[in-house]
Amino acid sequence: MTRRGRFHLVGAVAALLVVSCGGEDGSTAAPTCDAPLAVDQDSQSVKVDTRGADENALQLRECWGADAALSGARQAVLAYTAPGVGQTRTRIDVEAVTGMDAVLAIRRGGCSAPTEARCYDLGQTGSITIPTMGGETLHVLVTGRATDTPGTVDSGEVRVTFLPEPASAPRLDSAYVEVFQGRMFAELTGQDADGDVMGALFRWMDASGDVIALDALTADERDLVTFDADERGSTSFETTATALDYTALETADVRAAEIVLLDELGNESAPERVEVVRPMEVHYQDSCDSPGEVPPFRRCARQLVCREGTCQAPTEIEAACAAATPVEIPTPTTETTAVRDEGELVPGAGVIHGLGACERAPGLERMYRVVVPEGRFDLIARTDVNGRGEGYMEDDLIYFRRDCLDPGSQPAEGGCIDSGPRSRLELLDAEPGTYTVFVEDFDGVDAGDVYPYVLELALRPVLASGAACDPEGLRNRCAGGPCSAGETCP
Ligand SMILES: [Ca+2]
Ligand SMILES: [Ca+2]
Ligand SMILES: [Ca+2]
Repeated sequence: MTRRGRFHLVGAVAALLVVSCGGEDGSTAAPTCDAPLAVDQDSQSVKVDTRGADENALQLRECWGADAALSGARQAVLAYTAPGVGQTRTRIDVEAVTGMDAVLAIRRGGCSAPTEARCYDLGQTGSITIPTMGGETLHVLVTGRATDTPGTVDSGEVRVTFLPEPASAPRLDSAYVEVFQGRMFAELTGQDADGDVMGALFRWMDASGDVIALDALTADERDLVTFDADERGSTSFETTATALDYTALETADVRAAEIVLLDELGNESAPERVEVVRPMEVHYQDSCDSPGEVPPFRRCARQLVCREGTCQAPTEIEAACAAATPVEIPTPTTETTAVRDEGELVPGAGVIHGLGACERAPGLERMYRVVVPEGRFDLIARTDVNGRGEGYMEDDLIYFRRDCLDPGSQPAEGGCIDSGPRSRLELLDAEPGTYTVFVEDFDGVDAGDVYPYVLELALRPVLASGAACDPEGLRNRCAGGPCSAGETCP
């Protein structure tokens, strides 16, 4: 799964703990903000002893919050200027000389009044890697862990070493982008020498090359699709980034995408502009192309797979259809005939859903196979059987298919119902032949629950003019209009 997010041109700035610092009382031999200990430019390393350092030189609120006693505990100040230019990162190692547990407050944008300050507890040996800009000066305030004596911290001698790690921008080698059925697939290959690519930024264009502002994005903003955790950190990668809910792109007729790879430090690859592939949706038993074949793509509709060049039901749907319960409804003459089945809906992921109002049907489906004989009949399936109170079943839905394997074979009228907790679906003048009747819960059944139901499957005869009829339209129905008061079909 790849999470979709937003990336603004100003950059994704992490929340910073910005502190205001207390007063300085100056006058000490230990390094302070006014006179920090410079890190040796050759060894990039420095030894500092906090035992002689001042108390209350600065309030290290980034480490100790509002605890003024701890905040002012012994501290020594180092200044380090990152070499190089542009975005880079720096590893900072600490190594105890006298057994001190070191805590580092790292400040940017100034020592006593920084614009950013963070605190790291590194113990006797530890390291952190932080993003830095070439030429940037960090002030590192070395202090110790709080001791058992209130208001005091550990002190001693510690070596602090700075290891600059140059950052490299990623490179995008190839991109393939497809938008289909409300999803976006991007197959991207690329490289990043320091292995910190975290995602790709997309900008979308329509047929005239104008930028499509997606959802809440403005034309200047880009759409970030982050890579899975295991795809990050590769120096050379081939990834499939998938994002759901791209219906807006289909509606807006997206034609091209401008793609940029983004790494953890905000370095970007050169932009690559590609045509967006928009496959044609084809249906049951239509000819189709397998994914990856050259455009124009003919892709199967949902709940179908392309097998041997033809859209077919996946094997799990074939198995479910083969297992549908056959139900024989006696052929009526002038009165409705019906059979009932008492069943249960149980938890589990289903493999079939209907169309329209029955599309939201993620749960396990119960399936019946019925035959509508030659003649003129309505096919009725209902769970609103008399004598069953509210709450007996949470919220069911019913849909029909002419061909169980073909999702497109749901009758356009009278093929689905999801109105209220229980359902009554009437397919008027049903074409003779075999139907599959699906019953399932609107939202699937929760683990541990079971929803019992009674399903009635009925054939209602449709009577010609002059026939005796039921004014309530239950036992039969008149072809030519409502059953008259004289109980004769018009
Ligand atoms: Ca990189
Ligand atoms: Ca289902
Ligand atoms: Ca319902």
